[in-house]
Amino acid sequence: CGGGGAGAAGGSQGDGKITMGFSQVGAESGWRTANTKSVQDAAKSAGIELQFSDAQQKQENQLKAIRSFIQQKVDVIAFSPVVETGWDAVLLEAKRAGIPVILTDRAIDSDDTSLYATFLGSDFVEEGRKAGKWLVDNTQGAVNVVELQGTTGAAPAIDRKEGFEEVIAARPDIKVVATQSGDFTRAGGKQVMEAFLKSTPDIDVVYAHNDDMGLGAIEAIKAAGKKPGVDIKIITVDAVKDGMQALANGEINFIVECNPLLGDQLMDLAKKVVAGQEVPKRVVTEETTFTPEQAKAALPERQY
Ligand code: GZL
Repeated sequence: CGGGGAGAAGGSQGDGKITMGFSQVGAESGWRTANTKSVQDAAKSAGIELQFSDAQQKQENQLKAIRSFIQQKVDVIAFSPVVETGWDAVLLEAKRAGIPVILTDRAIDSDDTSLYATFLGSDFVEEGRKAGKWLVDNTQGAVNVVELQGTTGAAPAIDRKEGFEEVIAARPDIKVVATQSGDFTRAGGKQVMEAFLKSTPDIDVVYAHNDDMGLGAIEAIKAAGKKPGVDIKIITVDAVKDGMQALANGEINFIVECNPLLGDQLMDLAKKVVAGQEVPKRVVTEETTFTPEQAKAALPERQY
């Protein structure tokens, strides 16, 4: 199946066992921690040898990791690209080495779709639309929104912004009066929200691209003597345990789920790709939304 040392059943180590090189974005959020655990647990139960690398949210570390996977002649490479661009050269090197690549979680912006076998992850534009729809349906009149964007250049940040703006366009009196990246971290969200509270009068709503930045904003809002979820409403994306707890407590008003449990689907796709089987170019994950009542009901069973 195109060289690269993998036989039909994979097993570049010659033992029939598939080796996967996985380059993870980092450990920036509760979502990422859950995603990493899902990948590592799934590799174990699938009998796939995992070479795991944490890039600390730096693209150059991902490029280095992918190049070392190519050197090691792994059977398959999977990664979540921290940003959308700058991948064509390294993916061409993987292609020339006959090593298939699976994009997980975040997508890349490249014209050459032959550079990867498939993309497994959420529809982030749809997640942004769901957030916008809640705002349109649950507010009347003039609404001033401040937006805590994810990592600059990352697919979820670009797409969640796009989907949100597409839907709120129906209500010209809903205005995004300030927007800035908090880099998907709690500290980043808190820092940017502190600045917004100083610079922007009359904030009605915070739209945070993930729970962690929303939780940071809650700290800043409380420090400013206001009640999160009441004086300033908060919409976030992810639905990790800490976010769901804040939602159940009424400090967040609505959460759009982004499913991090991609591990089992990833390992299943990897086995198919290594065996040279056809796989869909895009596999979109199932996910929902939560109100405070739904969060209270879901929390006891929540895996992450
Ligand atoms: C989305 C994922 C994002 C999460 C953040 O699939 O890439 O990155 O929404 C995480 O929590 O940091």
